Amino acid sequence: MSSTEVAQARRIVTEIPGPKSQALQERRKKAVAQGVGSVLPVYVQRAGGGIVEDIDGNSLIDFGSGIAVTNVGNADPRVAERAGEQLSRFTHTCFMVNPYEGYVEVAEALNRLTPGGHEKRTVLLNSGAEAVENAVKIARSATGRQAVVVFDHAYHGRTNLTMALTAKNMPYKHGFGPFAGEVHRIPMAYPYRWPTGPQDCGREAAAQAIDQITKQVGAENVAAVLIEPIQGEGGFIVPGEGFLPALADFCGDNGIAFIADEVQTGFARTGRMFACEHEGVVPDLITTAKGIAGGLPLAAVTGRAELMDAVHGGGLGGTYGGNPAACAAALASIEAIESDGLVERAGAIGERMLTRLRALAERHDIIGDVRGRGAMVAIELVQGADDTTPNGEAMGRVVSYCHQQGLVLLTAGTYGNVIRMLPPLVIGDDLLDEGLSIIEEAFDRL
Ligand code: PLZ
Repeated sequence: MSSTEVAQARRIVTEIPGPKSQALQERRKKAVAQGVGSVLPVYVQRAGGGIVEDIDGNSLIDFGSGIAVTNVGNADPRVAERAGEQLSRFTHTCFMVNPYEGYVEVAEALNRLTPGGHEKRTVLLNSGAEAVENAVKIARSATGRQAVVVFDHAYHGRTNLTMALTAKNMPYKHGFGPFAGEVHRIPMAYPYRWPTGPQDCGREAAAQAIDQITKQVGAENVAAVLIEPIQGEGGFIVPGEGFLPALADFCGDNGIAFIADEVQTGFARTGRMFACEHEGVVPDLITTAKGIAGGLPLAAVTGRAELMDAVHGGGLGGTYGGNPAACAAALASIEAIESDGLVERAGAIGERMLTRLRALAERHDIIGDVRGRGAMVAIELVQGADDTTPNGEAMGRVVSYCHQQGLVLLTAGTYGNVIRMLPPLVIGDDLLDEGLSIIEEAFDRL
């Protein structure tokens, strides 16, 4: 059955999770490692458009997109068909053994779509973490330097190097050390929590970052500055204006690779194809995954040819990187994003969400901040109008009410007090409005 048959309406016929999901959850406990969590353990039957259907017959509104993956929707028929056609011809050869055209086509597409008109190259991988690891490898190899600069609230993955790059201890790092060395963390331009207020945050934070890099690490030792142009897991922190361009300029002046981790922000999510474009920043290397292939596992590093090609032959790769079915899905997804105008659609979704959520914030003092770009929007909960202490308790209550009502909603933030919204870009306005109404209700009932 194709996703076009998934009725675009919320329908709740059992408690959430329903009895069948609860039974599976019990079964799972004896089979699946308990370290793997699930935000909302309703077990899925089908999904498409803005709806996730569970095995109990409930239809939930999707404000998560499987963490910013199904930007083009779930099981888009074009994606399913193209990936299926590929699967029926061959599933795998390993690009490092016998190459195939799909890989080259995806690389060409990424070289075309990512910011900057310079000559580029791409390597394909499986996950966001793997892309970030490879970007660091490439930057180190090309510069002959070792240090990597990252930021407070950063999230870059769960492998050993990317745990070191990620800021938050629990749950990502706790007990999993020792971590990789030569990682230096500096303050993020976090407008809502910047000591002197949001106004000068970008400028002041950039000055502080550059000072710390220069004095504590030494610019000449730095291979890469790695940053999410909008922080994802950290709480959808949109850096203060001017921060990213200042960092990119500093990198350019000092022979440092500026790496934009666009794993969560990429592929139309923020109302631009890539979030760097909002401030005209051209990264030297860019990591992508998630939204690239409509749900199939694929990731990439794309960057300046002279950096990418500095790595010795055979230095990059992996068995599955650029799997043929994932490449086919990526080509169909990219086509869907471009032909369906999903960049513009993400912008419109953002306007609609921000308008309603800002009005909601007027009525509720515990909403400290409403922020985001495009279909990547969050609200940060605090104790009250004059007390910005994080309010994780209220966040938990709001999210749990929304889940009960059949709205798939995610959380984020270093302090566990951010509600984040990442609807598929193909969601209809009706479902979007209904989802927002549920969130409003949740606050009104607190
Ligand atoms: N870089 C910016 O957002 C993945 C993580 C979910 P992988 N974010 C979702 C979780 O709790 O594991 C992410 C990201 C940014 C890198 C990654 C890592 O991408 O595909 O999960 O490895």
